Amino acid sequence: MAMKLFFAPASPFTRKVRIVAIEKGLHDRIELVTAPPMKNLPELHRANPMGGIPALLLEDGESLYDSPVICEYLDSLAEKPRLFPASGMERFRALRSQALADGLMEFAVEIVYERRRTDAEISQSVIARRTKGIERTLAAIDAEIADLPETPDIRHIGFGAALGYVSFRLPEINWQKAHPRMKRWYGKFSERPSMKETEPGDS
Ligand SMILES: N[C@@H](CCC(=O)N[C@@H](CS)C(=O)NCC(=O)O)C(=O)O
Repeated sequence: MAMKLFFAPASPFTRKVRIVAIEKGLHDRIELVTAPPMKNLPELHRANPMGGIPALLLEDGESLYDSPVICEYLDSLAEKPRLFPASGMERFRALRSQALADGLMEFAVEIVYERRRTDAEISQSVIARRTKGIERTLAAIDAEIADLPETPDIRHIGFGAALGYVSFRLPEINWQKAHPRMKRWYGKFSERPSMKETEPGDS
């Protein structure tokens, strides 16, 4: 019996988990279950009472959420490659970088959800605030990219999934123009099989 990952092809948080699974060589042990949150699948709600994706149903029936928890769990299942530093400031810096990537995803997802509301419901002030947040977060990620080691870990994976989502859903932000170094880094990182196999798409 395999673990089950509730996911959607466009979801950046589930992409982060899927990249981790591939980099760890664990993807064959995970069955992907398409579960767009708006469809309110009872199976997803049993696995994650908040109804969000990703949620990982383990072989013994226990489930894990949200994406940082699942990523660390998968990292613990195989010794190499180690994607989260074990301890010390190095660990907290990696977790902080993951928070930066997750924040970029959250802001972008919020704008996408906001734009799906009716004209009367859309809040331009929310969109403007999140757009500014995205710009600051992109600048912070760009600054971190200068110091990233060659060997990928959770920082690379989070940044890759987040930047991919912004390019996919909010191309008008055109972060590539403002951050040419990050564009070069992303171009190279996107060549990894784990990135290619998880490219976002509409469900
Ligand atoms: N903190 C969560 C965020 C996950 C998240 O926001 N997922 C979105 C899809 S990309 C979702 O499930 N949204 C459902 C909803 O808002 O009801 C994580 O890291 O897993």
